[in-house]
Amino acid sequence: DKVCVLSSFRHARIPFHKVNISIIMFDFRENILLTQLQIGNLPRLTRKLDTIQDQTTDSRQCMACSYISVSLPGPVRRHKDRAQNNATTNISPRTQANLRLRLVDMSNSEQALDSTNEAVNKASNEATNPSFAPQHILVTGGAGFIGANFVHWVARNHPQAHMTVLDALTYAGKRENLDGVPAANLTFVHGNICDAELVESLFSGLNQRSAAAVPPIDAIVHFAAESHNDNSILDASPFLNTNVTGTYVLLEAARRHDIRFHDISTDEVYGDLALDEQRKFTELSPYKPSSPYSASKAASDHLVRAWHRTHGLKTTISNCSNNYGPYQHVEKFIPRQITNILAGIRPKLYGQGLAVRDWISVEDHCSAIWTILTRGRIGETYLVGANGEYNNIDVLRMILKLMGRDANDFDHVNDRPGGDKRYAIDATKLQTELGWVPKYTDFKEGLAATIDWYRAHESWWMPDKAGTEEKYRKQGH
Ligand code: NAD
Ligand code: TDX
Repeated sequence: DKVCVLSSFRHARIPFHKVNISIIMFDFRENILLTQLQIGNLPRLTRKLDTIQDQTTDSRQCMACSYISVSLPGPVRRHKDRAQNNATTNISPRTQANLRLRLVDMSNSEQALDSTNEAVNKASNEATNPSFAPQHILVTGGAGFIGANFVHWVARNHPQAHMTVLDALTYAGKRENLDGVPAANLTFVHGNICDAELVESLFSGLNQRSAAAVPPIDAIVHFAAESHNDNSILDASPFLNTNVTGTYVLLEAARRHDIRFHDISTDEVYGDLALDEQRKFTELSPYKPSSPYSASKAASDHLVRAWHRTHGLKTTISNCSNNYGPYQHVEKFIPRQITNILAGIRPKLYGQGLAVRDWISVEDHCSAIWTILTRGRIGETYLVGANGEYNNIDVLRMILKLMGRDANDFDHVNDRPGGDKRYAIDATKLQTELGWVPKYTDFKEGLAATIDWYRAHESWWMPDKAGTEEKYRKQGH
């Protein structure tokens, strides 16, 4: 029947976003745990307490919050004792006022318990949005590498969801990437995201094959993009069209129809990190894109953020690190090296191969997207990564070894102009707030499975191989 609260975060110098807070309600008289609620960080705690209070004021119901526990992340553990001492300090009247939490004696009202549990659960649901279960998702770029993996993943794991894929089938997209997705889960529309009329028609149901059986679109997951840095150096115009204008067209449609919008973005918007530092990108890293590609993705992110802030569009953004897995175009680093070896061409390493990429299995990226779409907080950005930092030369040597080649059996070629040195993701927010964890953390195993996939799908990649290599030859790559 006492309320205690950790009251001096500032003195402990712990960044708010790194402190995990739970509210624990404990009936000291009966010695039983009533509720344990994971909250997240301090701003969320304050919001949640507000919500709880708002819900309890009118009905004159009450709640008792016995104490608030905190768990601290690794680097600041030395503050733990101090912080926990603070956690047992009685809440001062001033802090109570700040938190707008009323103190009551729970033993005075049996009903208090039920209403408290209900209010707490409701507040928790609202904060993490777990109730959003998309019925019909518009997946733009769903015939490309990550989009196609996402469509397969959703059809396997959430078969109740229908997906309409809108894809222009550029050099990077193939309709056959969606072969095997049950017809009940999929409508395919061949078209461009910059075509505002076509996009609008998707929401009026005209293009839905069995409109009667399929619910209206209630979410957009936006993958469609020009995605390759080297191409953006040769000609940036398709990047500006698709990655900027295309995003704008979709945002406007989402705004007209009040549709939930999840934007698939990249860690490249943050520029690069030095090879000799420990720092990783976080959601607070400043935007500092290096290439025409990453600049166009940064522009796309900024539009999404602006549509949320100005128009109140329900948006989320995920910025992910380098993906690997099936269906990736042979222009990208890992598939290029595997298919070079399979085609009898020597692998090509840019410069000295010291640039570092933070690799994640595309399956893990897909599960992260679903987690954010269904439980992420509106207006938020989440970084997605799986602690897979390797430099290019090490990755190439792993591939050579896994494919039974000599570790030096490759050529050094021109480096990429302005090439980013290192990407690294700190995915703490996604992990602690939404409980997401990567499943495929053995990179070498993932690489071996990817090699097997390209071995078994020669007819999938072979038609693109000669043209891609010819283009690279002209670039000195
Ligand atoms: P991809 O190039 O393999 O696929 C892009 C897809 O978009 C293709 O199917 C293409 O036909 C389609 N498309 C392109 N322009 C279009 C247009 N104007 N209208 C409709 N469809 C169009 O790309 P990917 O690697 O699967 O990347 C998907 C998304 O994920 C992109 O937004 C990319 O920026 C982002 N991303 C990629 C990675 C990665 O490692 N590949 C990492 C982080 C983020
Ligand atoms: O043949 C090559 N040899 C080589 O050494 C190629 C194609 C690349 N490289 C190097 C350049 C980069 O340092 O490998 C690294 C990875 O290159 P890419 O596969 O082109 O990926 P990257 O430029 O890191 O961008 C990728 O990750 C972030 C995706 O293509 C982007 O869409 C995503 O946003």
